[in-house]
Amino acid sequence: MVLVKSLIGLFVIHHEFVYFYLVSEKMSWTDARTYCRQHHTDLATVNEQKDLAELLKSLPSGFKYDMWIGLYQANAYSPWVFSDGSKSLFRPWYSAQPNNAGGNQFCVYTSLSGYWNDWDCADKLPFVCYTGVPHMQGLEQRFLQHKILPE
Ligand SMILES: [Ca+2]
Repeated sequence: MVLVKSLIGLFVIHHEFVYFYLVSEKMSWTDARTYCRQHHTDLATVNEQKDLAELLKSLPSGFKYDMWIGLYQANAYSPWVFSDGSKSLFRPWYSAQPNNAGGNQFCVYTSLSGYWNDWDCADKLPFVCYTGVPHMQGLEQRFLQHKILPE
């Protein structure tokens, strides 16, 4: 299987560099997390509005899907948390969300508009992984351009 994976930007988050990768292959949230943990660090944690805006702005032209991110809850009574354990409380929900429609919406996608919705984890969506890069050594400019990386 060939995944089209786009490096969609380099971000500075909490004093560390982070690469976000868009994986266009649609997967369930759980499979997406497994993929991200195998190939990167985890599903994406998005800490603040400017990072979200930069991520969305950097998507490949023509891309038009909702995307899984790392936010989820273990059950309807659990707090929303990021897969990597981030303490971030950034939650730009759509109005009237999260609504746990149908009683099984425990995972979160971001829309292209930057608003988030709780959604059925079994649904298959493209997703965003991240890789933490603690030491950059001056490579940042080279990676700020979009790249398509064959798997
Ligand atoms: Ca919902």
